[in-house]
This record gives sequence, C-alpha cells and structure tokens, in this order.
Amino acid sequence: MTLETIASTPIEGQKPGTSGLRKKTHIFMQPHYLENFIAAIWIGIGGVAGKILVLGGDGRYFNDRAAQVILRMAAASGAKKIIIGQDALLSTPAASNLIRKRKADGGIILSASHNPGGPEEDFGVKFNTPNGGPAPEEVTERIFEATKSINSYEIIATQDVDISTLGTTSLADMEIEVVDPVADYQTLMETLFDFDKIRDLLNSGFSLRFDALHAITGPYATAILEGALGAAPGSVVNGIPLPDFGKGHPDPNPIWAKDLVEHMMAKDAPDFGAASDGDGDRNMIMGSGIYITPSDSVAILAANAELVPAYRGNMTGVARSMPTSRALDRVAKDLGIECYETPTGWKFFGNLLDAGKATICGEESAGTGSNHIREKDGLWAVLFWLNILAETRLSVAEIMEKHCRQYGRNYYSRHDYEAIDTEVANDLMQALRAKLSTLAGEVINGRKITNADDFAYDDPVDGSHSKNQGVCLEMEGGARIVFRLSGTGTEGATLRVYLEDLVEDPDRMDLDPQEALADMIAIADTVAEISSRTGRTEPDVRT
Ligand code: G16
Repeated sequence: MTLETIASTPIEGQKPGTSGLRKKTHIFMQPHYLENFIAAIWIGIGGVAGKILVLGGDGRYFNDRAAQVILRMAAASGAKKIIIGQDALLSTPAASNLIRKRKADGGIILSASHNPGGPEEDFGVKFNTPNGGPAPEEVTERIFEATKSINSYEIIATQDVDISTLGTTSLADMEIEVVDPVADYQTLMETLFDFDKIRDLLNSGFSLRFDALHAITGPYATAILEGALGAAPGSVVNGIPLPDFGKGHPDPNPIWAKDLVEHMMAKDAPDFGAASDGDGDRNMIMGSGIYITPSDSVAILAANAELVPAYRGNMTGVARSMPTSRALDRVAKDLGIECYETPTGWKFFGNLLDAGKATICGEESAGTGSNHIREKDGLWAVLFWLNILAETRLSVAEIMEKHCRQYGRNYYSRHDYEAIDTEVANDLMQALRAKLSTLAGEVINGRKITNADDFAYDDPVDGSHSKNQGVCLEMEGGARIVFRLSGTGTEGATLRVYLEDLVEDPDRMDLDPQEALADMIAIADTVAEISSRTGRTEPDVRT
C-alpha cells in the first residue's frame, strides 16, 4: 500500500449544476476526471483531513468503481472515517439521514438522479454538507474554482476494499464502516408515521403497487412496505437495483413510469400506486384511475399534516420552488403559515429547514420532503400518503376531490423540450428577457399579463442573492407561465415551460390538464417563439 501523488491538469467544464456534477459516464471514466473533481471537493470543503464522511450511491454503472477511488483518495488525504452503504449503495435521502444522525462532516453521493445509467448514459457526483443537504452555491462555486487549478491529487495504491461485508475495516489510517443502507432510514420513518395504522390499512384489503424502476428504492420499499408494513408480496415491482436500471429511464413521471400508469388506469387497478427515481429522492403518486401532480401532492400533504404524528401541531411554514404551482400557497394561507418561494434546486430549502421556517417543502419536479432530513424523499412521500389514506379511509381520488372543493384546482403541467441546441435555447431565453419590460400589461390570446420578471431570490436566512432563476409571466385569474433551462441535463439544453391556471368553478374540476391549459400553451409559444426558434411543435415530455 503506497501513497501516490498523481500529476494532473485542470479539466474544463467541471461546474456543478442544479444538483452536483452530471456528465456522460464515459466522461467520468476518462483518466483523472473523477479524481480531479474529488480533489476539488476536498479543497472546496477546506480539506478532508480528520473528517468523517458518508459515501454511497444509487448503484448505477461505475458506482462501485468510483466509490473505491473515493475511498483511496480520502484515505490518502487523511480523512478520519468513511461511513459507506454496503456495496456502496445509499439512496440520497438515506445518505442525508446518515450524515445528520452520525454528525458527519458531509457526504458524497454518486448519482445522476433520474437520468438513465450505463456506459453510454449518465453519472454524477454531489457533495452534501454537515446538515445533510446539497452543497449550497457558495460551496459548489468553491469546488468549481478549485477544478480550474488542480495539478495533482493524492491516492493510495492498493487493492479494492471489501465493502460487501457489514462492519468496520480500515485503509491506511482511515476507518471504514460498512453499514446496512436501509436500517437507519427505516428507523427514521418509523418515528414519523403511524406504522400501526398503515399496517391496518394494508391488512384491510387495500392494495398498492410501488414501481422502483430497478433503481435504489427497491430494497428500501421492499423492507418497509412489504416487510414492516405487510403489503402483499409482489407489491414492490422492479425492486432489484440494476446498473443500467434495466435500460429504463428512472424518472417517476407519466412518460417514464408508463407501466405503472397503465396499471393504475386499468379497471382492476390497485388502490394506490407510486414510483421513485434513480437515487430515491423523487416520487410519483397515483390512485386508482388518477395521477396526482407533484404540485398538488405537496399541497395535499401540507393540508393533511395534522393526520400524521410527526407533523401534528408542528407546521411552521412551507416552501416550494418558484415554478411549482401555487396550490401550496393556498393551503399555507388557510393554515396561517408562510409559504416561501425559492429557486429550483433542493439546496435552496436547506436554510429554511435549518432555521425552522419551513416544515414541508416541494417541487414540481417530483420532489417532496420535510425537516426530517435535508433532501427530498421519495418513500417518505409515499408513507405520508399512506398515513393520510389510513386515517381518512378515503381513496386517492376522493382526497383530491375534497382538496379541490376546498382550495380550487391549480391545473398544472410542465412541457420539456429536450436536447435542443444550446445556442438556440440561450437565444430564446435572452429574447424573452429582452421583452420583459414591455410584457406586463399586454393582452395575449385574450389573457392579460399582470407581471413579467426574471426570478431572483434573497435567502431570508443568510441573505444570499440568486438571480436569473427563470422568466415568470403572471396572468389575470391566477395563471402563470415560467420558462427556464434545466440545470440537470447532460446533452444540449432542455427548455422547461411550466404552465399553471387556477380554476375555482366546482363544475370545472375534472378537466384534462392539457385542455384546461390550452390557452397557456398557446401563449407560451407566442411569447417565447418556441416552435419557430427550435423547430419543435411538441414537447418531449409533459408532466
Ligand atoms: C434536481 C434538484 C431539484 C430540481 C431538479 C430539476 O433533482 O435536486 O431540486 O428541481 O433537479 O432541476 P432542473 O429543472 O434544473 O433540471 P434531482 O432529483 O435530479 O436531484
């Protein structure tokens, strides 16, 4: 075992995006690519010497190899201890929990989240801070700056460490603790929800289907839903994590979780359906014959928080990302609590959660979570829904109907135009920004624009300022259109168009969202010239 200092040169483009550094796997596998970025993390966090870190990933291709490299680099740079999930597996929420529970100095999560995996697909690395949350911009900026001047890194030359056996081992002077990826997470869930009530529900003939999409939540869902809560064996499908996610796209939305949608829309559908993503932080919720949008889901969870042990009497505030529908705002108003509006990216909720300003947070991009950890949490959302269903004994559709009757319905859809030419996408956004000052007051397709701006955020806790976070057009009657470019894609640019319209007429609660939003869709195209600039007449994904 020898300590080696390997000469390297800075690699361009190692700029973390919305959630860590994501690139094609073969790029990460190039000589020094991963190593340079890890060395930059060490610099960005003020060195790793003497520190305790959590390490794990979603099991995608290259996960195990990358974990071995990181162990050898951490040991070479004097880390005190690494707590690693068995076989280098940890869901993102489980990693966040471990960082907090074990008071670690942070963690490295190997994942490109909902992006597909495999040698030709995507890989990613993200750093989470001691509060268990994604590194804030100030830290990712430091890491990025460091990538520009890396000219060597330290690594121990040795055989692979055994990370398949639970227990403690060592590498040079560094301790390595291999932990069960599920156990601590399951213990946490048991403290938040009424497992007895959920067990009663599942024993009463209530059926569920959880599609793990061959990603990380398989073992968690099997242990918790089938094991601890007694869902019928086979309720969890595609539960074995695979390096290429079975060639699927582990993104829980109606396009990529089509099989679940078909089951839930069938005549003999289960009572409840759900899916999670590659690293287990996203969720999709369905009932028999109904899909609940993420924006509605977070609003429903907040509205029913009193039914769930950990949240009863504990709702200090809620938060949503700017493009998420304003259904949550209506609930917050009713509860008499604040609803914060942040830029896209879970990292922006961290300060609000740490300061006790928000209890439940959610994003249109299928992320929902709370102050129990500092990441969004797919299975948590599933258990929250099951707890509500167990308490009310209503169906998912009835819960949705009741919610709309009380709060009105914020029809919502996101249209994604993927892999468009980066220059075309940037020009489109620039042209939109150039129009902002004249858009307010204009009437387009019969709807008056009441406000047009480029969203900026002043963090109420640390005062940090984030600008250019998306172009937002507000319209009369509670409608909105938001345009922004995704920060998580790895190919060209993805234009996201977020469409929302509020309907309060009780006779118009059951419309098809695409029909209800037809006006908004047309206005979006007129204002942003999507079809003429991109040549696309249809989005690739509609959520
Ligand atoms: C990440 C972030 C989320 C964000 C989502 C979409 O999710 O953690 O906060 O909403 O990306 O971001 P964008 O619109 O920039 O692609 P995940 O699940 O990929 O980590």
